[in-house]
Amino acid sequence: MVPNFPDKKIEAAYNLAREYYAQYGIDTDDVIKTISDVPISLNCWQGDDVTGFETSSGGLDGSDGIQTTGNYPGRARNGDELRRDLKQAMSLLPGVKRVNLHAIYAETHGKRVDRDKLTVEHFSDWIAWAKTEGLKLDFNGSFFSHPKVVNGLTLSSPDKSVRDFWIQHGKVSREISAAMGKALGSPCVNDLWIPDGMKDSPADRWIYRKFLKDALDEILSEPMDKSLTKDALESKLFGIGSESYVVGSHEFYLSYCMKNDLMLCLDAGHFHPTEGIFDKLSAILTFSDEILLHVTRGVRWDSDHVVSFDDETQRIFHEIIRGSVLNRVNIALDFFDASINRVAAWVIGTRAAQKALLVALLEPVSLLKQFEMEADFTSRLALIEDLKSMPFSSVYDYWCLRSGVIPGNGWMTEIKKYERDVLSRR
Ligand code: RNT
Ligand code: ZN
Repeated sequence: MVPNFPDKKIEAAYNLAREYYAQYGIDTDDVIKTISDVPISLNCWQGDDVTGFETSSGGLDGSDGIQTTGNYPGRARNGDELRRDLKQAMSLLPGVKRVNLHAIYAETHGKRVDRDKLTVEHFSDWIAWAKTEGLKLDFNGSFFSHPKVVNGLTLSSPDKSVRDFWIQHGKVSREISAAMGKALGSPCVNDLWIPDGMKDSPADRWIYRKFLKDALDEILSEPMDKSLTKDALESKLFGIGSESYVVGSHEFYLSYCMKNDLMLCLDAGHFHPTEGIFDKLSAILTFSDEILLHVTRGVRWDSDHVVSFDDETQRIFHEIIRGSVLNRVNIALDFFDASINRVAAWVIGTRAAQKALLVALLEPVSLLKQFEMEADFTSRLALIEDLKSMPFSSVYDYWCLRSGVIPGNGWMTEIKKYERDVLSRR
């Protein structure tokens, strides 16, 4: 049984919460207006365990630095199922949603089209759907789960034919992304992540980075209209099978992005387990216009657990709001948990991110900064601690109510229904 609090009580709780926050000069109505316009890009790959629709490859085999675990029933097996699942998840979420696609979600209708030959035509069903649903799309080249990942390498392979294949894939991905941006009237973020690395210590750490630099130069040589697509490069510390060395490390891409005026992607799971990405925002955005975030939850390693409303996520959103950079941060989710209901995973992860954003928006930032300027660190800490238990959930619930989605945990009733009627029949 999931409790469903009556609407009237949610309104009453909100009115009280509004008064609490007003004490600190925070207008909760304004906050709801702000959060209602913040897009969050939902990762389509949570719906099918990063399998995609290619007939020849299909699925992670653990050799490409990422891995899904679990076999919960009901995985989406084609575009229609995945879109239906996404729509179900989004119906339980307030706010503006985008959908983040990967190249492996191309729909070639039985024809084998390799990744170097993909065009926007192969995403026409996605674009038509996005138009109908009023959604915007983001994109990613897929540099994994493919026979041309040779010895764990793609763009940094010593084999020129392997590099050339993936360079071509990188180029077509940019074109597809720009075409999506054009079709939907919103710049499509095109993220590039490659798994390239080594299980054991390389004798030559240099050569692969040189290959990668040259490959990126080629992929990015064509100037693109930034109102259609925005390139992002995603770094990583280590992965399965690349424990000792990752070619596209943080320092590598940070340097590359700064030199070439590109956007870096910070994935919360791609650093040392005790290293948070929150502290990097003020450093990077002092020099860069925009940043892409992969909001995720690493548990001991880059495990891509569903985002939780935890300290790490909260710190990220506090930094964004305290730094007034909400319009310079592209928020995307990146998790894939196959051990729980996949539709619920989207709802849980997105709601967790939204709650962290909401708490950050409800903070009297200028008061905290004033205490700090006065070197009154006691008042700063006292207020930070008090704010943690302020009634933000009453604001979140009210936002849900106003957006026509189920507040609290009541949405799980819909998930159970969908599981019974749709997922369990697959
Ligand atoms: C992998 C990266 C990458 C992927 C997705 C599927 O470690 O985080 O973003 O998770 O592109
Ligand atoms: Zn990522």
